[in-house]
Amino acid sequence: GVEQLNAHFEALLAAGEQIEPRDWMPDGYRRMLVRQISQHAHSEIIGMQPEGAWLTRAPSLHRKASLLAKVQDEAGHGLYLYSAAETLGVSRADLLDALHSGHQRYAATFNHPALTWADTGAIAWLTDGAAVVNQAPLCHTSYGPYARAMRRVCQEEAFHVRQGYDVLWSLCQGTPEQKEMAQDAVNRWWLPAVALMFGPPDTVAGGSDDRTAAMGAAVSQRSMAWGIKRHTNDELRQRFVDNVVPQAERMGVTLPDPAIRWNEERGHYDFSPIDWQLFRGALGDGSQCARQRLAHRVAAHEDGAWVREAVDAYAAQLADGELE
Ligand code: FAQ
Repeated sequence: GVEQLNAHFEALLAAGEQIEPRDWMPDGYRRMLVRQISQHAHSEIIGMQPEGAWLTRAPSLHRKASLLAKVQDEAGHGLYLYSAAETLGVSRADLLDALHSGHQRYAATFNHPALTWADTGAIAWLTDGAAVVNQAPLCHTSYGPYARAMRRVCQEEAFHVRQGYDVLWSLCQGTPEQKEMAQDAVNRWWLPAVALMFGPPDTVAGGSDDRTAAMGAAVSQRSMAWGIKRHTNDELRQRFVDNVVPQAERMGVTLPDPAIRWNEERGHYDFSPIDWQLFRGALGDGSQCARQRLAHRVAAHEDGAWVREAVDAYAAQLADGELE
């Protein structure tokens, strides 16, 4: 019965084996994976927009070529992830509908506008930098198709981080105005990266939303018990801060958090706590930019309808043997 199946599933997890699409899995595990993988896929494709807006205004052919490749990589990540989600028995069309109708979320990091060229550097350095820290452990997540997608994604994201660092580094070597532009972009992208890319804080002190936050922490523990997540949100957030502070110093930009300082005792950098209120506030739910992101995505989907129809018609003709 189900108990035996569940015991086998738990034994696989305990042995560090990966769960594959053919294996029995609890409904809750399947639901949690569908939710996380689809939210992740949506983030990748919505995440193309802020930097994509700068493709036609890149300052040189070299910068344009690398930005174009970077934005295309994000589209590819979305595709691997939708495919991984499909192995769980959901369809890509339904997942896209859920995104378009607002029933599923994407990383709210991208609800912020990219105001200058320097933003392309700050997004790649900070947002992709946070993504790598968050996603590297997912290369060993318990669900096979998700883990395999993550390996390639992480290699590409690591390259994006260097590309973003290089854009900002160049601006920091330039005129005072260019340096100021780099600093301004870092000021605006710091919070979306450090707060949002890692999800809500592990523990929350005070505030009316305590109950919801406690529920979130319980979900997080369930996810770790199933081997989906490997570390808590705050552990990964700390790892990210420890990575970027020395990089910022080398570049000569200041991270906009006066609480950042080396803590000898802990062997980590201290930084301002990300509490639940701050987190919810940074989501930008219902903002003009959030509406634009979704409207843009829906329009792109509608503009592409003829391609999907042509692919279906071609597949039907192939199936009927008309094209042989
Ligand atoms: N934005 O779901 P939990 C990328 C919501 S990849 C908006 O319990 P958890 C690459 C959440 O929906 C970026 N909402 O949090 C790139 C829920 O609300 P609900 C994506 C958020 O599972 C770079 C509530 O808060 N990465 O960007 C966010 O502990 C540059 C409670 O949260 C992944 O998806 C958020 N950020 O942590 C592309 C990695 N976070 O639904 C282009 C895999 C939470 O109850 C350019 N995912 N909420 O109303 C994960 O590791 C986790 O799912 C987290 C969320 C860490 C994202």
